[in-house]
Amino acid sequence: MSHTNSIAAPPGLPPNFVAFATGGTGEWTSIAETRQYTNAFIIQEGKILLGYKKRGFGLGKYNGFGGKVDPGETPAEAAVRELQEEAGISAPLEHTGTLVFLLDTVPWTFHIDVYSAREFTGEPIETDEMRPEWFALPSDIAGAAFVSDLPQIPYETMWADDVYWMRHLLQGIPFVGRCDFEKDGLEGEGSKIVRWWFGAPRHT
Ligand code: 8OG
Repeated sequence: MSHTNSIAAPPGLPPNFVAFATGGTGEWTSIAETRQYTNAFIIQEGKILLGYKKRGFGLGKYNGFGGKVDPGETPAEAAVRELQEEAGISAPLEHTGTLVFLLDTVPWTFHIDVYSAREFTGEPIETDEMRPEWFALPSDIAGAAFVSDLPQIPYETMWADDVYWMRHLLQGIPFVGRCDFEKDGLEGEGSKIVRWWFGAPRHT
């Protein structure tokens, strides 16, 4: 039995990480079938590229570019393909994080490999799925590279957990995390985060 307030990582995550943000109540939902997804972010001097999701799952939210890993594909290959398909660019993506999500409305567990790159080739273009937009990194992370004429990262229109791990991603610090979501109200499309655990590698 593992509880959200415990120091140990919840089921579905590797053990050698130390919590930096945990909360919520209740027991971790048990993991049945797991499906693999990717999520890729371009982070440059002072700015991050996000996409506004125009259709499907996560509609109306800003996120990195990604989707399902196809049969026969590695997550790294899927991440490169999805970035090309959704934003029209190529990048030397590096693995930066691992996220596990459970939604009470979806019977499988989402396992998301998060990638990032500092460079890319091509021009970000709007596709049927995503509209790419640049946002400013927070001034304390950007330092002298702070871009004052770009909007701030729009956490209010992103998945509710992103605020916990985004600063790790922006600084290139590896992270893992898990969140259990529950449907928010009877009619709404939304879901709320009911328990969460995020960790960074243990310093040796
Ligand atoms: O192919 P599709 O767009 O449905 O893939 C879902 C994408 O959404 C995939 O990139 C993984 C991502 N995703 C979730 N949950 C969360 C979340 O809580 N935060 C973020 N940033 N991305 C998420 O499925």
